[in-house]
Amino acid sequence: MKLFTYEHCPFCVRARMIFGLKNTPFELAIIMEGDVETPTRMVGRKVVPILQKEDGSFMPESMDIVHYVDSLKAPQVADQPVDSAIEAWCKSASGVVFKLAVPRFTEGEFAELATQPARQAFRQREEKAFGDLSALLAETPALIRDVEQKLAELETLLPADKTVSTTDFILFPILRSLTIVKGLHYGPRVNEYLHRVAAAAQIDLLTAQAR
Ligand SMILES: N[C@@H](CCC(=O)N[C@@H](CS)C(=O)NCC(=O)O)C(=O)O
Repeated sequence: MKLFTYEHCPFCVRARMIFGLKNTPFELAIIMEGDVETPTRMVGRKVVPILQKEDGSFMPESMDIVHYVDSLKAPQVADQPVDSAIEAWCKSASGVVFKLAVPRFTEGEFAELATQPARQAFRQREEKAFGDLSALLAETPALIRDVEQKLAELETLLPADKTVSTTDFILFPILRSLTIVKGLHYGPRVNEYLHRVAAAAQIDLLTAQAR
């Protein structure tokens, strides 16, 4: 199987997680930002992640990919309902998380941004969604205060049970995005969670390029 992704993309992290967790071999492919033609030929629109199955057919939608790959080999990892408190936390925190992460993503070292036109296309896409990215960067101190408050709330919500489950496909990619932000204080439980799930799912954190 071949998984088409962007390295920075949290939805792609979801899809990569299931391969790592199940130790299922796959080929990781990168689509360049700005490449409309490749994904459109595969699934009719510009989107990642896209899974190419063994039979050559293409599947978009991160959670569909997770459930499909999960179904190929026991034991199931993503067969329980999503924890509603953590899901609510993700909804309330993702605004501030991506206000911090997105301007840094546009300047990051990611394979999909390896050419100048690709980086330019990405910047334009994100400016459409987030407005002036330099202005967002200038808001960093206030955004860090807000996100650290959310992280403190999350400290009390993480379950004692450390088995990876469906909820982690929602939560982990958001936290992994946040690791591109320098100088954030994580509580001990969130810190343990980040490193444990990253190791289990074989996903890199972005700490090395945090800024
Ligand atoms: N519902 C989709 C959302 C995927 C998504 O929004 N991916 C972003 C990348 S982070 C994307 O492809 N955006 C369109 C683009 O590249 O122009 C999923 O869960 O897979």
